[in-house]
Amino acid sequence: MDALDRRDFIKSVAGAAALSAADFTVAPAAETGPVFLATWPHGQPAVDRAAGVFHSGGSLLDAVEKGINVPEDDPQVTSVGYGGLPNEDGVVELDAAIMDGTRHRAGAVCALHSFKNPISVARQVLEKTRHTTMAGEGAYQFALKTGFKPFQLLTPESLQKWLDWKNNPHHEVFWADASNHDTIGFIAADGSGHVVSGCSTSGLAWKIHGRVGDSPLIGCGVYADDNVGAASATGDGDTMTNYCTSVSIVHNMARGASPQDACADLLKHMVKTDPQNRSVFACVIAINNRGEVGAASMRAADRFRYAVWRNGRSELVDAPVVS
Ligand code: SD4
Repeated sequence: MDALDRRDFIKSVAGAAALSAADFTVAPAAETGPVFLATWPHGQPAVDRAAGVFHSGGSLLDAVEKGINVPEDDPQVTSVGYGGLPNEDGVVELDAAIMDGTRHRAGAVCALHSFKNPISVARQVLEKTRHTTMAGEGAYQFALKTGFKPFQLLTPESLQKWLDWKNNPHHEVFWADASNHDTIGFIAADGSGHVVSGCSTSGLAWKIHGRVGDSPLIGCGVYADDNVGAASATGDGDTMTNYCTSVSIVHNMARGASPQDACADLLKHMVKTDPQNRSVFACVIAINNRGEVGAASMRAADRFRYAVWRNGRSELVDAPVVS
């Protein structure tokens, strides 16, 4: 750590220590109307569905869950739910989490096979249990018990892609093609100070059986606190997990950063701790409890775009690149 870095670090630790519970808030503004944000172009139909659910009287949690169901149900989206690319054994293993900023409670499932809507199973973990995270066979049994119907998640196309990978003697292991990995991260504010964060993914294609990424980990793929705001992440979960991206962004906003600065600062911090992270696939989105939003991407090549719904319409926005 050089002198400047050490000074910055001491300053930020001192700043964090000086935060009292009363400081740990972003004062909500007067009613601003709901705002929905989701990663990647497939986030646009998701935010549109979420807005419809919310305006028909659904809760913010309902809106986020039903919004995320859209890419989960779409076999053309090969990184989420049905049609998601499988692990190295040819099994689709899904990760998802949802967090309620009011109760500060979350539900998550990891490495869940045979169900196409892991975000809905995660919601049941949140609503029906005192647990937060269910994994593997336990998550499978839980989904059965709570009424979900098993489903063949491989499509003819995803099976063929797996066979092509498997039969290629020089196939890459654990990471095939970054363009295949477009998790849906979803954050929402209701315009009255309530926020929710959700995330759903099939994770890295050809991953080792049992591998869990950042998406279902509370504080990594999702974080929501009505006192401040919410965040979500998409990218190389094996690296991003080590930075607890979503909670770091929310805590940065609690210290006064705008959602945009909080996102950029997190990615800059990743590079500061390890310059090799400059080439990591890492993209983040954030919203505060006033409905102000931010997003950032580490690499220009990823062309990270996110969908925003506000004031009755959605649009796709290019996120700034930080490195
Ligand atoms: C993972 N973070 O499993 C996920 C993948 C992802 O856009 O977000 N891709 O590592």
